[in-house]
Amino acid sequence: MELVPLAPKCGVEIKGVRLAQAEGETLDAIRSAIYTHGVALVRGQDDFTPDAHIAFAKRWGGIDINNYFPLTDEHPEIAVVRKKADQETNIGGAWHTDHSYDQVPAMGSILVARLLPPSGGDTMFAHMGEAYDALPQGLKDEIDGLQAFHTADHVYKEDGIYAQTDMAGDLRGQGLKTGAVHPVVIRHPVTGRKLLYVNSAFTIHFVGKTRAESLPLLHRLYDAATAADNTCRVAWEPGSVAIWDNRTTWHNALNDYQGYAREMHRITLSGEPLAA
Ligand SMILES: O=C(O)CCC(=O)C(=O)O
Ligand SMILES: [Fe+2]
Repeated sequence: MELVPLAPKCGVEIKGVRLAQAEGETLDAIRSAIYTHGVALVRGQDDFTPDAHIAFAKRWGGIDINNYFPLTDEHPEIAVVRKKADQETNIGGAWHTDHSYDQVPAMGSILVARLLPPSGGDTMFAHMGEAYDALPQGLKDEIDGLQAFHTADHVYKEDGIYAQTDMAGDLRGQGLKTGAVHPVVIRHPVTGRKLLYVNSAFTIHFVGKTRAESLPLLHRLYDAATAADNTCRVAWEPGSVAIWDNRTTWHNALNDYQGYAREMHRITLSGEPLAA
């Protein structure tokens, strides 16, 4: 197994591994690479069938079923992240981290490329450990001890963001209510590294402040989070699989392939409670 960084501060390509067979020490090494680099790209996994995808996720740990994306009857563990050729909106097409609106947010996801456009459709990642480390000391002091409220309701509810797009008919869960409070700076549950844990999709306000009072500081943090040197790019090929850590990274699915379909299979991995 060989690790080749995707960018100096974010992401790694893992070579010489077959995910369909990975277990034991190999699985531990994959885990550790993802916790450190935030996201791992593994190419050429042509035998990573839906059954192999599910079996690998079960060897990793628990599976969280996503409440909003379409599921298939054959494999209810797999969420389908699909954009049809005649749709303009994609799923996840703005910087975010998944499931931060849950009390115990998902650890991460295993995303498999099933149908790709002829070009475009890459996914960007940004490393929140690097983002935190690079904050000026004054800003670190300002957010020390703060907590923030997260929800997905404005995104998925009946008159929410997706409801106003051509993705409306494809999503489920419009009636759900979500909400969770997390520290603004968390420690990675395994490595202990400090990570910036607010995101522009699901963080609404700091605890004890209104949305309007929170926005200036949130925007300073978001600008710092997506600074170019914290980011890396996953360029998909048939057989590519990416596995990411939601605590360590944000991601953004680029929507630059209008007129073509793209379909990915996602299994969401369960996480653990977050603490400062
Ligand atoms: O389609 C992608 O590349 C990622 C979409 C997304 O945000 C997700 O699956 O969580
Ligand atoms: Fe996402």
